[in-house]
Amino acid sequence: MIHLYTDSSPNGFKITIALEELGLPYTLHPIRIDQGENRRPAFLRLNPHGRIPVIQDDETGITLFESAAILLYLADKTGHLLPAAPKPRWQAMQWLVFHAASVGPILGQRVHFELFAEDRQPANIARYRGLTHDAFSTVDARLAAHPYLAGDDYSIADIAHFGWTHIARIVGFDFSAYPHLSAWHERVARRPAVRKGVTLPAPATGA
Ligand SMILES: N[C@@H](CCC(=O)N[C@@H](CS)C(=O)NCC(=O)O)C(=O)O
Repeated sequence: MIHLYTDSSPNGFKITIALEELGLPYTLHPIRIDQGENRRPAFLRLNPHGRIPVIQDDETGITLFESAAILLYLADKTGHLLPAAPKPRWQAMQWLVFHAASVGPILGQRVHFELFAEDRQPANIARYRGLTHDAFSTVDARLAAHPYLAGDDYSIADIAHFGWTHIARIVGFDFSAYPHLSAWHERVARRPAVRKGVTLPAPATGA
């Protein structure tokens, strides 16, 4: 059995989507970030960085944090969601790393500076809007030539990007300058596993 420690959030959705796509049985352990549960000693023993998502696999005894590492683990475990042929396989790896190193952190910082920072500094907002434009333009150009990031096949690279584009859409970031990214987003959003994955775990009600 796989145990997934997660919250209703972009990096967490990557793993609920992947597990739903793969049909792997898993136990969901909700971690309430707004309650500081990710900073408690029991959770820090799973991820010393205090961030979700984390998985524990009873079958292998492996515990992993960092969403890209978890996606690679699940693809490796099942032989799915990562093309076997070298060219698309390395394209998937490249776009997965591009997401983990660029797109995800840029969108995370943009959400912070644009929506949550106490002093909405125009210079910070402009910087992260510019970085988002560079990243989205790059992905848009790739998706102009291929239906999915790895090429013809949907892969963990798409799941990683979707976790964040889902939130970017919800908070109202404008995608209109990126028609291929928009079309890809709608295509991925229609997948049953994606529709279910973004509902898990149920968001806190605030009650
Ligand atoms: N690079 C990490 C980022 C993980 C991350 O920042 N997760 C957020 C939720 S989306 C979190 O746990 N935030 C809690 C905090 O910053 O205290 C990954 O891809 O897993």
